[in-house]
Amino acid sequence: MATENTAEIKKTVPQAEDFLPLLGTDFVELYVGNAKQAAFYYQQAWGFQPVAYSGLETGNKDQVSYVLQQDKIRLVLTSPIKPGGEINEHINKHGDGVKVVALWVDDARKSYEETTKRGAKSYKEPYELKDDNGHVVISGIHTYGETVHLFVERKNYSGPFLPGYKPYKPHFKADEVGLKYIDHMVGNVGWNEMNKWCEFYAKVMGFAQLVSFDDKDISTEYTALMSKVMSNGNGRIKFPINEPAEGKKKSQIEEYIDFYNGAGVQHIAVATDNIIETVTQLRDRGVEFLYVPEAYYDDVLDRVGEIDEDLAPLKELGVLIDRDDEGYLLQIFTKPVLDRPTMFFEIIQRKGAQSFGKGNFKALFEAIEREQTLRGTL
Ligand code: TYF
Ligand code: FE
Repeated sequence: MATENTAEIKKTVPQAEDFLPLLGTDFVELYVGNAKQAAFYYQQAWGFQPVAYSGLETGNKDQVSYVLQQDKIRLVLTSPIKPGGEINEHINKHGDGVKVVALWVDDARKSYEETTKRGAKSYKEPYELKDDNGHVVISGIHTYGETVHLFVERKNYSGPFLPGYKPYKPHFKADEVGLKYIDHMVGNVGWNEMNKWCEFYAKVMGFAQLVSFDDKDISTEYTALMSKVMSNGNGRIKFPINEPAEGKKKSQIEEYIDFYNGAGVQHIAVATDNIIETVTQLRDRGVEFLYVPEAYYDDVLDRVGEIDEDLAPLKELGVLIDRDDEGYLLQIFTKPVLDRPTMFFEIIQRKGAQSFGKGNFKALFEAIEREQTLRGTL
């Protein structure tokens, strides 16, 4: 997985103390109103490939799940097919959104033990699932809002996803768009809760705050939010945490919390090694991105210096550029992908830089504010 990101972490995290070794993100599960149509969207627009299915045909009478994959990114889309129950309540309260951020581990029992003994609230005690392809062990803990982390141990399993699923083989397959792995996943939490949740990741999961050159208070006159980045020991998992701050205008984080009815996953940043290709494909298939004024490009190269790419296609697509002491990065943000102004995606291409685009915050947050104005929520 994102091994290119390990250099930065080694400077800040003592390697010996990793009581929760994480191999990567195993999957991200969204609870949605109509998994069949959500699966169609992520295949057709985002180029995810069909992997596995669970539902009536596999003996699952309560819910349906579609599993999709693009390189190392695995998405699970789940809907209830009966009234009542936890999934319906989740959708009723939050709309569609991320329920599970599953982490790939070598030992799900130990992961559960180490985290719960440090204060994690249990979501699922370790349990085993078996079929002809072997067995998996899964356990889980709660994090911010109603979001949970599952620990997935699959070293003794060779099936397409998990026991209980069958291969999903629709008659079409859309081409991939070059998405490679999850670079980071951002959580929005309530007023003054950022430090509490950063401490949770530090104490309960052994993460450390990622200190990069731009890592200072970003609550300026334009941001109306505070953010810290937490990372696990090997740098494969990075979770920035945002909290709303008072600003001249309503914080975008507060807008999220209002519509999501609490804390939750705000954006999933997915990596590509050719952002121009990837974003061109996504746009051609209907994915909507935030608009960046052309003026951004007038002096951007003065700020970031020389880059390998031509500026024209980046400007055409609205790709943002930033540099830190290790290199530069290219990034772009979609509009919210759900009915409520809650979750969105970031497409990111790192060319050395291990930071998060602080130099773009002003342009980005002004773009988000334009959307908030259109929604009448500012
Ligand atoms: O993950 C990050 O930190 C960047 C920038 O509400 C960012 O993608 C930060 C806060 C936010 C949107 C983007
Ligand atoms: Fe981001």
